[in-house]
Amino acid sequence: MQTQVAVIGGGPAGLLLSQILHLNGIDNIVLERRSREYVLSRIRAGVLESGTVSMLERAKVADRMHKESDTHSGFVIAFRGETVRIGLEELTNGKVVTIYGQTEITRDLYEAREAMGGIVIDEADNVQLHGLDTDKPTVTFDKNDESQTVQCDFVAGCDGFHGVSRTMIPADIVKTFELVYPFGWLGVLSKTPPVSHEVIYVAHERGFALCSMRSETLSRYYLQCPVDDDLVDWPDDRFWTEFKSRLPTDVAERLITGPSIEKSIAPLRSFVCEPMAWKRLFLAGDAGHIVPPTGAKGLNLASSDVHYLSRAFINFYKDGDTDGLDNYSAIALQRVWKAERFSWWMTKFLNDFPDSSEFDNRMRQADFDYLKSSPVAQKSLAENYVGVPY
Ligand code: RFL
Ligand code: PHB
Repeated sequence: MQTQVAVIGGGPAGLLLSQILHLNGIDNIVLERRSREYVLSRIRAGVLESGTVSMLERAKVADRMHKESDTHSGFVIAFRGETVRIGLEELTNGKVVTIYGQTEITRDLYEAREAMGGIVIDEADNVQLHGLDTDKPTVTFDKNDESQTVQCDFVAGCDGFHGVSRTMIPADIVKTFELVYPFGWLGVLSKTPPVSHEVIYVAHERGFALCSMRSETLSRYYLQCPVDDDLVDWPDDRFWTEFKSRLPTDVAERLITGPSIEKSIAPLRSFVCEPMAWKRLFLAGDAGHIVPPTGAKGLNLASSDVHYLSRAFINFYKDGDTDGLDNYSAIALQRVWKAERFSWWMTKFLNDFPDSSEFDNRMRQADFDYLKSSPVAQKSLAENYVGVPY
């Protein structure tokens, strides 16, 4: 097989890049290790910045999102019994966030790729990259026990945190930055009406909790928990009891519980790989960086990476202009580090760290007191939450 860009990974970053390249006349093939059913059953992000919405519009996959999503003009922080609402719309000159599940985005992208005759090969096993330091790299993989080869001009590594692409950057060139948090988030999806119209981040003595949603009939709730907890020790009853105990009383009284339809524990990590490109390889999305979910930034960063990378490929194939490709890593990383800072700060502010000191506790309280009393602090939080422009 021959193509211009081989895209490794059929998550949101890979599919979005593939779709935008195709719309701009750039030939590409997506190689995804998992089955389509597996990819579409992963429950992850739900809060989209306006930049991500614009990217989905550019990719011509926004129709269903516009029909079925909801927009939120603010969110609430409940901190040790007090609350503050961050009015995103008034604090950011009219910007809002959109509630639409990553699962739905992935489904829309798969359908669009299929309708346009895009090539997405799933269950591509043992993907390996070769000749990245030549102008004709190849990608080999196994499908149905047969080995296949794709010849290409460039490889886009969109294969997530555990992918193979990042490992191809030589050790003497790559530098990684990592912080692993000493807890996880237990997430539950349930077919119940959300307890609040707006997202509520809760910092409680028993630990963090988050009330989110996917629609008027589908709730997404999270609890901070030990990262090595076993899911069997979290039957629904225990989840709801613990969750309720962390919510402000009036919210807890309104909570409607029901059977969970998905339950998982996610570890929390901050991670950045520098550079995000080497020779003919370009990383985008979780392949290049991870943020803890507290700021809802992961999927949105994948979208800004794809913005910069697709523009670079388009300029290269249109005019032979290599500036965008040469500068991709530096430009993408500027925005990545801003989102890393914000997610790290939100995580430290709202989650309970098992080894925290009295001083740390006072700092978190002071963060909240400042936020509650200062329109400037609220504006800064809002500016980051809706996403810095790109
Ligand atoms: P993905 O989604 O991990 O997709 C990578 C794809 O690559 C495939 N792959 C391979 N394919 C071929 N060969 C290999 N060797 C391969 N290795 C891996 C994988 O099977 C997969 O299909 O990365 P991508 O596309 O960069 O997208 C990133 C987002 O998925 C991620 O950042 C977000 O889900 C993070 N995130 C959130 N982001 C937000 O913007 N807002 C949120 O509200 C939000 N909530 C969350 C989140 C992530 C969470 N978890 C579970 C980590 C909530 C949670 C709980
Ligand atoms: C979610 O709805 O899954 C969600 C919302 C906000 C976050 C993280 C996850 O900060």
